[in-house]
Amino acid sequence: MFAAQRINVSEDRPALHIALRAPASEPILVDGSDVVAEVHAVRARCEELVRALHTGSWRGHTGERITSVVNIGIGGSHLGPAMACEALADFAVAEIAVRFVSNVDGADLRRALLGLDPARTLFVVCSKSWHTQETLVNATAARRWLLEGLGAGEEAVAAHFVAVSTNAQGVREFGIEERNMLPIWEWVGGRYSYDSAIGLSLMALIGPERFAEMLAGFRDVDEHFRSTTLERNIPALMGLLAVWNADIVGAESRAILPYAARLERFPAYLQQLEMESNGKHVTLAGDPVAHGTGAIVWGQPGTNGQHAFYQLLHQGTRIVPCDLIGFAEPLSEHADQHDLLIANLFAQGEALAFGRSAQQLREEGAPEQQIPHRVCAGNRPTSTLLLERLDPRNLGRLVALYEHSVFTQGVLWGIDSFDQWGVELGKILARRIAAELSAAEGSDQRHDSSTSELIRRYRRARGRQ
Ligand code: G6Q
Repeated sequence: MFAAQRINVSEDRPALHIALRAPASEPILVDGSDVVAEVHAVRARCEELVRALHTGSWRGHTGERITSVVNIGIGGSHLGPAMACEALADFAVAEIAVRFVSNVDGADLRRALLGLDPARTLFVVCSKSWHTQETLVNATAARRWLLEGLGAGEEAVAAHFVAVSTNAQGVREFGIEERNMLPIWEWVGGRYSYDSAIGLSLMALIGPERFAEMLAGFRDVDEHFRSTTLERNIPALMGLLAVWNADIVGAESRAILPYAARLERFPAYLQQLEMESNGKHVTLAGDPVAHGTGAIVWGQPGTNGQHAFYQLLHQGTRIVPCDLIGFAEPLSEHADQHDLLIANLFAQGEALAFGRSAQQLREEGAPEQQIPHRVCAGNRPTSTLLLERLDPRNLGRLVALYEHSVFTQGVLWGIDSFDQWGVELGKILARRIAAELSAAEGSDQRHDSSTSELIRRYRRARGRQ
């Protein structure tokens, strides 16, 4: 990976998210050109844009300052910035509200636009390919909302739309000017990209300096991963444990349990990072794998989860390895609550590991008839990650730990962690059915009977034949 080899074999590309935080003094060459220099040039443009927003020199079409940024994107063009904006909301430096639209359900766009003033709103449309239907449909609707709201023509788009994409032609055809387009590159996968211009909405929230601190955190772990011996190499050990738990222990899933309310979206972010990267059934050579690959990743912040699904973690018939994530320093003014939060984290690790035996219960005087119900077998694996505090640098470190753990797992399994052909299939199938749902007359469908009947029912419900 660090040598820029084309390790994404099915797409014949390097996987170079590490270049997104590399120092300018350490060039990385792809086809003879230094991608680190390009990364720094694009970051400088992002910083310029964000400073213009913060100082008010960027004005909307009617001369108003921008007070809201709406990120339109999905999957890798959404989960990272959305997760990080929530995680680092306490580090906001500007009076700019950041909102997100991803779902093609119009309700998502409606919620994001509710109460916003078009004259003060900037849309950041993130799409690496500029072919993703959900994003293009939402961006088109947002443009309509803007122009209707301003009572203006296409000339208003320039002051209210920025694009992040590899597809300059697509962006131009949409009506966004080249000067408002920030490039990304084929060598970075969507789910690895929020430290590029895809993170523009995050930079708008926390400012260029804190964004740079986050990048430094990523870099800390890149260096650690590259140079630390295996026995002390945290992401390598995390990757080894994940493979052990999946293939030797036989655990089908893994729970991500952050003891930090601000990390609410972190499990969903990791779900994509891990499941899209390592949900693969063939080796690099295209042969079927001889073992299980990526685990099902899910989770929610503790302590909320403790009052819901942890029952299965303690006493269910399935083993669910857990990552417990906590921070020593509180961020809020309610610091007195922090000991209790962290006590819960440590208690869960202890309880999952050691459980509660029948003998202990008897000694505590539990009624005999309850004992089998109250026994917790223990021996359930957890990893605890205890960081100093949830700040930009540590968020970068945390994400990079998981990125390199995912990479380690992929290497051990001998799979391509950087393609996503299953996701591509979904994009193609929906396009065909969408045309059938909205056609003037029901077409002669060639689907299975279940899908055909669903299409017919939906058309009837919408008053179509
Ligand atoms: C990420 C995936 C996928 C992708 C989205 C959006 O690694 O490839 O989640 O990010 O499908 O794609 P675009 O950015 O091209 O719109």
